[in-house]
Amino acid sequence: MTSSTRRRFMLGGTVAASTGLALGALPLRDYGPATADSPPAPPGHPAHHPNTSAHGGGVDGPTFRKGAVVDHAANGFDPTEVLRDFDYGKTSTRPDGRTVREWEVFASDEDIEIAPGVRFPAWTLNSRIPGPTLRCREGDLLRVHFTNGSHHPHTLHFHGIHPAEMDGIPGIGRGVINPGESFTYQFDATPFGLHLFHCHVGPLAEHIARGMYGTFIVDPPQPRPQADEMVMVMHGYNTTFDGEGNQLYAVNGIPFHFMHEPVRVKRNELVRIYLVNVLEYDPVNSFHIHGNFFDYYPTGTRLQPTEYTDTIVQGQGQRGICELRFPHLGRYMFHAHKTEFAELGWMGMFEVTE
Ligand SMILES: [Cu+2]
Repeated sequence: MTSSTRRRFMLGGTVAASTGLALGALPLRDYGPATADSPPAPPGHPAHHPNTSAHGGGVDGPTFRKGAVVDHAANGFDPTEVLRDFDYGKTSTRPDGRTVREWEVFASDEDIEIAPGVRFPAWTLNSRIPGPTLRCREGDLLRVHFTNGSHHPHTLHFHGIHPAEMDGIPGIGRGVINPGESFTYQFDATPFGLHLFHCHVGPLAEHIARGMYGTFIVDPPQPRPQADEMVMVMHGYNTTFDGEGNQLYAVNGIPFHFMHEPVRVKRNELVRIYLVNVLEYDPVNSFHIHGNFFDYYPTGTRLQPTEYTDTIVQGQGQRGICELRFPHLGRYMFHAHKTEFAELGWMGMFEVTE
């Protein structure tokens, strides 16, 4: 199936049968006004009339028409809350003064509404996509108590420096954690920077694409300057389960969420974005911001930025810290500068206020 062909299918398998919706990838300028009675585009036969809404994605496309949004309460998580939800764990201090941080992370199978009326059988960590943002300081002793409540075998694999037996892959150390089992991953927090963790059981792409990932922040010994901090995890949904590309793209779980609920920031305040790319099936992703530039710290492992730019590109597993201030009031778009991804959900807004 070619790239252009697969993009015509919003949904596949049982999901398609239950909704009948289709979402293509036509340019934004082709989107006509959406109406509630627009028929779905027949698969493989997208219409090309500029003023019909039966085809095409976008925040005004048929799936998201009239500002329709998902039920965050039913999902159990809200991307706006995920944005600034840093989990520092349960802390204690050893006699030698060292900080110990402990977290409970559990895997479960969850049916999530990823677009209005569209459900996705996800495999999640702590019942959300993305999983939790675990945060610590370099040198802390970390204990992550992992419980597999899913019907599938999983692991937690952390990026960072640690012994082989704590690497969370099949066949090494504790290896695969089967349904109903638990294991505690224990390692030192190093190096400082912006990392991630994810399941490492095969088929790996599917385990990740189903939602099994989270952000792992190791703060430097001397904290970074005070800022309005937020996490943005870039990912996609392969709703056809064919392992070929994605039909929806999102930041923090829900496509187009930050178009409906802009990220609110204060004028001239330092904003620090922890940006993580865990997109499966597409080789690269990108981040672009309108009306501004940012300092970029790749992987966050150095305290000096390497770039001052308005667009960065990340391969899968890459991440970096973006720092910026908004000098002007108003709404500013951010999106993948792969415009196809943007039109299938990977776009949002900052709203700058006094
Ligand atoms: Cu898994």
